[in-house]
Amino acid sequence: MVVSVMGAAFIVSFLAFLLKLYATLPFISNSQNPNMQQLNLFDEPAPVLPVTYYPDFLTIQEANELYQHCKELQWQQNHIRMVGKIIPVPRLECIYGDRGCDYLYSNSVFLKPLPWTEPLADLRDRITAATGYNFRIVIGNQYRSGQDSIGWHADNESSMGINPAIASISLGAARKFQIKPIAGKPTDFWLEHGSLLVMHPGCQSTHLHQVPKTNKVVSTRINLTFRPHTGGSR
Ligand SMILES: O=C(O)CCC(=O)C(=O)O
Repeated sequence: MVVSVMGAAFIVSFLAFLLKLYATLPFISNSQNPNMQQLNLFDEPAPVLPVTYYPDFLTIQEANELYQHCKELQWQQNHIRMVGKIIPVPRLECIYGDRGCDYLYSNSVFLKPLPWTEPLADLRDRITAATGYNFRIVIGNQYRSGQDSIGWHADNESSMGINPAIASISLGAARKFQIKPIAGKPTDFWLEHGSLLVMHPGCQSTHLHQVPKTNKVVSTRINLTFRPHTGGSR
C-alpha cells in the first residue's frame, strides 16, 4: 500500500514536471509567445530573408503623431516614363534630407530633398541608434487607397552607394509587402502602423520587393524609407 501511494506520488510529480517542461519550450508551445510560429513538420521551412521586421517600433501614440505630421509633408504627384509613355506614379511621393542628396530613380523621376523636419530627423536618429545604419535622405510614399501601389523592384540606385541598408517605417492602414529572391517565391509581410522593416545590406542585389494593389477597401498608408546617399553635405 505504502509502495503504491509513493508510486502514485512519483507519477503525479513526474507528470507535473513534464507539463512545466512543455510550457517552457517555445518551439513546442507558442502559448507563451504569440509572435512565435507553430512548427508544422509538413510546411516548407521559412526562407531566410535579408530583412528584420519590428512590429512595434513606435508606440501607437508616437505613430499617430507622426502620421499627422506626415500628412502635412509636401507630397507631389510624379510621372514616370514607361515603354515610351509618361504615366503618373501610382502613389504620392516626397523627399527630405541633406542638402544636395538628389535622387533619380527609373531614369525618369528626379527628387530634390527638402530640409529635414524635426520629427523626421528625430526618427532618423532613433532608427540609426537601433540599427547602426546611417541615413541621408527619407523618401515618403503615400498610398491613398488600395489602388495605389509600387511594383516589383530593387532599390539599387548608384547614388545610395554599394549595398545600402534601407529602413522603412509604416503608418496608417496596414498593407501587404512582398519580398522574393530575384527568381524565387514571394514571402508576405503585413506592414503595420508604427512598424519598422529593415532591408539589410545586400538585400537590393539579391531580392525584389513590392506593395501590390488590392481591391479591398484600404485607407491611406504612409511609408517612409530612410536611405544612405554618397553625395551632398550636412
Ligand atoms: O511602401 C513600402 O513599404 C515600400 C516602398 C518601396 O518599396 C520603395 O520606396 O522603394
